[in-house]
Amino acid sequence: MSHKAGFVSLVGKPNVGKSTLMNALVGEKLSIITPKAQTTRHRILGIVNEPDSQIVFSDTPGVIKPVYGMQESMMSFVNSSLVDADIILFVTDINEKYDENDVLEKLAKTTSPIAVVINKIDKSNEDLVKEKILYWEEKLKPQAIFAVSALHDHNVPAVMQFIMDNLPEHPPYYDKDTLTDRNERFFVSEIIREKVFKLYDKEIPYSTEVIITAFKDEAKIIRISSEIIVERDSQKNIIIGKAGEMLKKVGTYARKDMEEFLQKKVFLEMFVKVIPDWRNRKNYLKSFGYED
Ligand code: GDP
Ligand code: K
Ligand code: MG
Repeated sequence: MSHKAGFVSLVGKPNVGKSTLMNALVGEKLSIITPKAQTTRHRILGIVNEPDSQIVFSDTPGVIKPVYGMQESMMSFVNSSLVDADIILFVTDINEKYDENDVLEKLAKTTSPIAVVINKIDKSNEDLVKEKILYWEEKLKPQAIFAVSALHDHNVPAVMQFIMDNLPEHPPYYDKDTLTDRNERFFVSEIIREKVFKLYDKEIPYSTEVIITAFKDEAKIIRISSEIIVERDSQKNIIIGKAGEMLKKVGTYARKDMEEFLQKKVFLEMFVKVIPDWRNRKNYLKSFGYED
């Protein structure tokens, strides 16, 4: 039997209704599991499982909590969305003025299917809806445009249908029953990966893998040991930075996010290791959790 699975990124400014829409979408289905806000490269907001499909809804911390100011955080969300979203739902409030052209350019260039979701039409009128549909049609040329009210569950099933129609054939990414303990390690390694993506240029993030070698949940603190694996000494030097400055940054930011995610104090150890040509070495791939 074929199986569909993929990541759906909800992107857009704060308060346009991303979370409300996600809840409405997930509410469409009866077999929801573990809708849970988690800070990772993508926050996993909810996973919808069916016997032959798995939809992983996510958005990015940058969009929810702008850290560097709107412009930059929007860019970082667009960049990370481009890395691995299978479907993008670009959510806007019908009453918002949208003028971040660079974000739109990036979105227009992605190869993932995009739907524009014009939300909060209950706070509007038919003429404005028509006007906005034309506006987004011209501006972004998306695969689809939906005018919805997430809050009142108006037109939300059409968005769900769009997702199902565009979901790729893929085995499930997560256990189809529950999120287990193993996933905490996974999310913790994703947090480090996110920092690597944010703090380094070009090929560095793509040549990097993160493994969690120890995860000890003690009474008052969680002790985590991690390894950042790179392919060459020169990359190791870049990761570490002058006098260890860069690695220290990675560690500081990662630890903060981990503490928020785990709701507990974290002691984080990081080592940088060179494994030449790790991508091609099967036993290493296995130990990183990639099955063949
Ligand atoms: P997010 O920051 O993009 O995740 O936005 P939220 O989902 O948290 O919604 C922000 C606010 O907009 C909340 O007060 C929601 O109740 C409200 N909201 C969301 N969708 C709608 C809608 O369709 N109509 C109206 N009137 N309000 C909405
Ligand atoms: K909000
Ligand atoms: Mg939200």
